[in-house]
Amino acid sequence: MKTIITFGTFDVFHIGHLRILERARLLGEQLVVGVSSDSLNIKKKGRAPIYSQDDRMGIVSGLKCVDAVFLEESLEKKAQYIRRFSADILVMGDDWAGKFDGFASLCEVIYFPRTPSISTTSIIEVAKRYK
Ligand code: C2G
Repeated sequence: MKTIITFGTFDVFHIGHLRILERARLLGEQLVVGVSSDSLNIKKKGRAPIYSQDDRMGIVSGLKCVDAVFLEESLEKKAQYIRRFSADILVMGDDWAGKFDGFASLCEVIYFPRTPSISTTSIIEVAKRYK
């Protein structure tokens, strides 16, 4: 049985998020998703996500293609998470291409092309125009 692991914020959940999770799940039998915590986002992006970590985890865990979710509390703990879930494959979008190659000794590392023309940032920008 192959276990796939992936990580993300999944804020203002959109079709690009769904596509990468569905594609990741097709690589094996179990998909485990690390949802980054609110405090990790504040550290990483200088702002809290629009949706809380509980809501983001709730949305991701409700998907048909997702078997388990956990809170990603630190970017530096990836190796620990890969080992904890005995993941065979790490999947990320290609905005992260090359960044996780260091984990190739623990599991296979695959980057999928991002879904074009959609992002949380662009949705927020469009929403700002509706007053
Ligand atoms: N994604 C995608 N297509 C888009 C937007 C996002 O395929 N149009 C993918 C990203 O490449 C990523 C996943 O969806 O693999 C989650 O994206 P984000 O929520 O933006 O994740 P990020 O903030 O990059 O967090 O430890 C890594 C981080 O937690 C990743």
